[in-house]
Amino acid sequence: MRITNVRRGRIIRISSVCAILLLLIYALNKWSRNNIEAQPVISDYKASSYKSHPDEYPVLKTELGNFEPKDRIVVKGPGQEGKPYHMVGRDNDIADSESIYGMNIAASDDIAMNRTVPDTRLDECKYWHYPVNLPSTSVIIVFHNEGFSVLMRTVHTVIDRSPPNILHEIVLVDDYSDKENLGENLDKYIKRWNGKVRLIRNTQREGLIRTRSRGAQEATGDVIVFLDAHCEVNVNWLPPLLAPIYRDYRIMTVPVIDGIDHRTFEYRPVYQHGTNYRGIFEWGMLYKENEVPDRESNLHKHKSEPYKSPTHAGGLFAINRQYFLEIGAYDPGLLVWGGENFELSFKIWQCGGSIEWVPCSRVGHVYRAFMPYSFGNLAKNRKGSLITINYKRVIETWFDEEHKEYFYTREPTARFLDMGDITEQLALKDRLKCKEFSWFMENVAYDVYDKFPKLPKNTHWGMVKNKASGLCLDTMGKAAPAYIGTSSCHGTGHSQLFRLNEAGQLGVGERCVEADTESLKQAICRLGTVDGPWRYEEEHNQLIHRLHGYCLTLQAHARTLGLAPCDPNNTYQKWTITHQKANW
Ligand SMILES: *[C@@H]1O[C@H](CO)[C@@H](O)[C@H](O)[C@H]1NC(C)=O
Ligand SMILES: *[C@@H]1O[C@H](CO)[C@@H](O)[C@H](O)[C@H]1NC(C)=O
Ligand SMILES: [Mn+2]
Repeated sequence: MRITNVRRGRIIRISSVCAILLLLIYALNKWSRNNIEAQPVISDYKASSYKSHPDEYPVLKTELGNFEPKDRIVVKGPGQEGKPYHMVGRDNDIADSESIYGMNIAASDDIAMNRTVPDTRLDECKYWHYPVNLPSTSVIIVFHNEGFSVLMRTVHTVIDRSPPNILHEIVLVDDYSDKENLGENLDKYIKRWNGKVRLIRNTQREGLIRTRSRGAQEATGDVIVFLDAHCEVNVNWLPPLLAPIYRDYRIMTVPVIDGIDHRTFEYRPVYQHGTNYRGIFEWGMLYKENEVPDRESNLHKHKSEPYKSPTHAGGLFAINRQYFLEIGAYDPGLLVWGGENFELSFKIWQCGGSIEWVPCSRVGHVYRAFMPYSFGNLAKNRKGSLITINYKRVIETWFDEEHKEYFYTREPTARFLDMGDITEQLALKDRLKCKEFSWFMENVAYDVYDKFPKLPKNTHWGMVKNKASGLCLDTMGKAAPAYIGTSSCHGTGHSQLFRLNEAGQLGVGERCVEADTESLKQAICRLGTVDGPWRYEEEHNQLIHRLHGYCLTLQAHARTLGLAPCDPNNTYQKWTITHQKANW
């Protein structure tokens, strides 16, 4: 089994964040205005305007599925069939586009809005027959200064590839864009859809979570589907996503994501054909994916069937709208972005719902080169990493004492961060009679332990400072695997934050420190292991590599790091590991 370290996670987290804040605030407001009684609890759902249809499963037949398109048009042109579009002699256009949008909008502008993409599904997917009365659906697309053609291609593909009677509307929510072509131009463009595509605009920058929440609030379909503003949905993507929700309104569904290249707009699968992955996490709350374990896949006869997943990357999913609101949407205390995918996942699982990934629903997503805009004032007045603060809120609400410790072992600075007030979240957990985190780990996320075992305690953590030079070990901001360097000690951020645990592992972030006589390296820790070769010798302040019996040494002149025979008199071998609480 493999794990992929998915960049998509970050992107999607960003995109999914903003929706929910607003939604909750809005929803709470509305409740308090319209409903004098307490907020509805989960057991009230059955009395609501929607219900489950527990016997209505999709059926696999030999004839083509009831929602499959009958024939495919072949068209020639740039990017058709999802082929890469190479712009020749237009390097300046490409560079301009990428610096403004994080993707090659000049290429997108040349590609048809309704271009064809390769059908990346398993062949079997074409033969599933879905219930005909699937719930009406609002697709919510939040954007801020998105490239016009990329945004509109998202809309075109949803319109073209969704059953018109099921697609109730597309709600575009503009988070205060200031690009000219997203103004009147956009209002005019969407008129062609005669009101099926609605545009609502924030009057100030709200951030992604709140903006999405506003979209959910304004939507009028039974099910809401969140999409990023730079997607292309694939053939017959919607019915497979809705069928599980139709069967049980407490199931949240997640499409399988394909990649769209940010430079050439080539459309290609991310996963190897026929392999199913699901979302998990490590103890620092980095999003990970893991091949579906046998315990889950053995429950399914077909690889094309939806399967259960502990969590999801965050940006693309479908959920019953009322259910989403009634479980409190996202925690409104989460800041800007990050961790909201976990918050929603833990809440759904622990409070009686479930998450399914749907292999027959495929959605292409442009992975940007970088995030082309800042969060502006959205994140001011909060010290420390925003994401770590969010993670702390989430784990303090949903984890038990044992698992909280693994998080604090992996992110020791989090103990000192101000996460705000979580009283409301704990009250919600109580009101919904949610299960313990240990239940979730044993019954849903059991494969996490295989890859990320329970963590031994840290014996030391903080900056690793050399006595002779006064310099500190530093990851130098490099992607692993890479050499570790030294720089002046600053103790801010994560680049100098090392941890030595009881089992001898010297870690920095999700990386482990490895050494030989010539170098000191950082590499992703071997999956399933939490031990290592290091020992701290308190008397002489040495970091000893037990296998070699050598000490970590800063070569005085070259300023390189490596192992050398231990010499208690050599101050280039003396290290202190300390945290400075005030700085983190
Ligand atoms: C896209 O739209 C154009 C113009 O409306 C049409 O001629 C073409 O057939 C469409 N392509 C596909 C793949 O539907
Ligand atoms: C360390 O220095 C002390 C005092 O200068 C000396 O006696 C001792 O032999 C030295 N030890 C080593 C291992 O060089
Ligand atoms: Mn995105």
